[in-house]
Amino acid sequence: MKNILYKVFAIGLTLLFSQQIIAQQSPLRMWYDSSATFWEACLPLGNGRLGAMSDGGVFTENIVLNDITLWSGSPEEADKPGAYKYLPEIQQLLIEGKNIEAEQVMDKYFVCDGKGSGHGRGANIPYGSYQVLGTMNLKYDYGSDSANIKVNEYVRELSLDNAISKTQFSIGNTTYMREYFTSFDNDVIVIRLSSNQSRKINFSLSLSRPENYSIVVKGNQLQMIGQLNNGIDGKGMKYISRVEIKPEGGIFQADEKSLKLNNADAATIYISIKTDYKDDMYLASSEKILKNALKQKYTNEKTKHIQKYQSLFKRATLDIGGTKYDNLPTDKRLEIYASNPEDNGLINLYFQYGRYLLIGSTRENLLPPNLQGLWCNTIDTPWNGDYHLDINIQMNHWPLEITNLGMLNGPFFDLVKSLVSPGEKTAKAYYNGKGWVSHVITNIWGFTSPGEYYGWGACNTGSAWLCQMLWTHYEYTKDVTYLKKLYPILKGSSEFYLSTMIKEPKCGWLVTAPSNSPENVFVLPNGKNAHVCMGPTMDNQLIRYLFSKTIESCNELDFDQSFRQELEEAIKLIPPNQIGKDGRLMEWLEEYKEAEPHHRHVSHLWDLYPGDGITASQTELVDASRASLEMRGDNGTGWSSAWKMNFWARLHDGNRALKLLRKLLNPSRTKVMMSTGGGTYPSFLCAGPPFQIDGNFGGTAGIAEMLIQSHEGYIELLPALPDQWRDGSFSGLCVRGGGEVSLKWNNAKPENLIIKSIADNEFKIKVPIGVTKVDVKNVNKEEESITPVNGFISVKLSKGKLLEISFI
Ligand code: FUC
Repeated sequence: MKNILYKVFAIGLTLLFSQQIIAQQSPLRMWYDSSATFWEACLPLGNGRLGAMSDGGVFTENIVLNDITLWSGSPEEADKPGAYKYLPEIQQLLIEGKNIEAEQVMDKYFVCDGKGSGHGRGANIPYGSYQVLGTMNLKYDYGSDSANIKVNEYVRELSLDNAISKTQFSIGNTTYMREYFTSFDNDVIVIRLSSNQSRKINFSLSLSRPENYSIVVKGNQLQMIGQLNNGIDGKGMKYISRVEIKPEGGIFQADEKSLKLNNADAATIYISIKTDYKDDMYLASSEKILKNALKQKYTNEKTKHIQKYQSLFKRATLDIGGTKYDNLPTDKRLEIYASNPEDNGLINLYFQYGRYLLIGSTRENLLPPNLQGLWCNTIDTPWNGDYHLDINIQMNHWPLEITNLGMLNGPFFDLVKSLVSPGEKTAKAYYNGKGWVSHVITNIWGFTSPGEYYGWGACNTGSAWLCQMLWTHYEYTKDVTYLKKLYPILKGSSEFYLSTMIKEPKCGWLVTAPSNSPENVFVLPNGKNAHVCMGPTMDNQLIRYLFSKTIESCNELDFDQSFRQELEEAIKLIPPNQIGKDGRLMEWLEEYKEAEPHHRHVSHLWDLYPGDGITASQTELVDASRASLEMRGDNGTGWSSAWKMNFWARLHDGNRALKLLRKLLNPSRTKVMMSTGGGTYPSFLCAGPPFQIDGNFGGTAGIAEMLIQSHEGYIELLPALPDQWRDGSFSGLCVRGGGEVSLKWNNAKPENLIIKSIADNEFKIKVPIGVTKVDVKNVNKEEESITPVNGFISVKLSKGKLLEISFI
């Protein structure tokens, strides 16, 4: 009983504290005064499996539909038989500095078997592509000639608080309302059409997709069914999409290909979609889902949807002020922000939009967000909408832990786990190595082989980087049960590198060979461009990280000590970060010139972010990192700006980080592929270009990283606060060690901090500059003053407890 009372009291106190901290947050609403003229300008809805994007058209409306599991292609044997026989020759050539000759051998024998990703157009080969499910087309009738109809007060909006979008406008005296959501409750897409007058709802609806579909109407139900190409005999993944209308009054009709409703007071459209991905019963399950949803009252479905969504979304808030522009359409705000960055409200929105997208594009037992989350509108999605392992899938998960969505780590974990078995085969086929490996690209079919072109596809630390991301979840949760599940994956990855790295001749360092520094090209002393090398800096950093965390796991779990010892010996031989004659951090073992000095990848700074091998206190490495960033320049793709933003946050330069965030927010309408010119579409989706969601996630993570950091073994508050964000508050941002932190700051000075522990731990906190007194109040309101030691305080907290700290 005492315990329960204590819990109630603790919860009450949490609420009281957090209310103090989040009181001012205004509605998180994005809105527009016209319909979307291109797909990337539409507002995305997603429930982790289903996606919908409406253009909000008044007379005809297109709603693009998605299911995160809908992939063409199929599992394939893409390892080149006997490739390992050529490995010694390739390695010898690299040792002799004959990189071009090594590449020639690789071109023949050391790329994947088959067509790989089809150079990003893999829809009709086994690699496959993530594809659009289809489009629902609605035609509305307003009772007279549409050319003479005047539409007033048009608003299209998305509430990030509720995960509901709306379109509203008036024609004459009638106001029309449409409300849309991808339900987190019954797992259907719901669209409700209504108006402020009776019998005004008149529309017809149909479904289509570019290929592989047929339409039937059975009773009141419109169905689209089909099968995608598996890249072998055409018999790939099957899907069904079912649509029914629940009318309120009016006359319902169905013909062979469409549903119609006339003179209704209102109507709710339900769309149920299923594929046979891990579900042989997809026909029955899609019907069951639909029937369940149809039984619910619309308001109940909506209420439960909001509750379930908010249980994740409300876990973190941010308020850096700035409501002045709330009355302007969001696309106009974006344009204004490009020349005048005073609209802090836009940053609050953008930050939460990233969390909204993450919640919307992954779900337990399904898949992690792909290159476009789960939103795509074609059958040839750029780069197949796949999972790139040399920055993109990792960036997709950067906001996960720090913005309090760590519970969405499961699908990512499952995807990586599914790569272990094919990755073991790949490790054998190419390296005759132990453990498992994955290279640069993967799909839902378990692709782990090198890519089809050695120039980018040889990098073999995709697996190490995946491990780092999964380890991060442990760092933030200290969940030992999770670590036990993770350990075999870490060990298998470590075993691969341990068994395949070679000693380079100059210093006797252990290095990967062959590999690439992701997608970058260097100039050999003979003036020729090369891609393939030994021990690129990123590989060294990643493997050092992987080994050290595997060692830490052995210690925490207290087993596998002999393997730990092997790693401890090997780690000493991994090349350190090197600084070149020009003062920059070296990207390769040798001080090569870059063929493209402004290349979008900045992989050799991996240790700075997301790694932790370079920290703000290591002056020489910091200077070298800065020099590298200056030389690379601030331009790049959307995700490249987001990455650089995170680098500058780790370098504790808030104004520079904000500069990169502004680059990321640069208004864009460009859809064609470009290696620079990234920005943001009116919907806030990131323009690589083309649309790539990684930039959104990198941007959200970057904002959090500017406000709180914990990678140096202590919590640092406001480490990279730009001048523009002098006052504000956040709640629910997470730190390593299992802490949830809320903070209020004034005039750039942290004032009030609440830390809640989700694991038993001692938290070390860096005391902000200028603070003379630190008061700590525990849950029993007992107060004490703590004297900082060398600028730090430490507080012990057991699981579930919280403390309020005032900096005076
Ligand atoms: C990496 C990047 C490209 C693009 C692709 C999906 O290969 O170099 O710019 O983002 O992933």
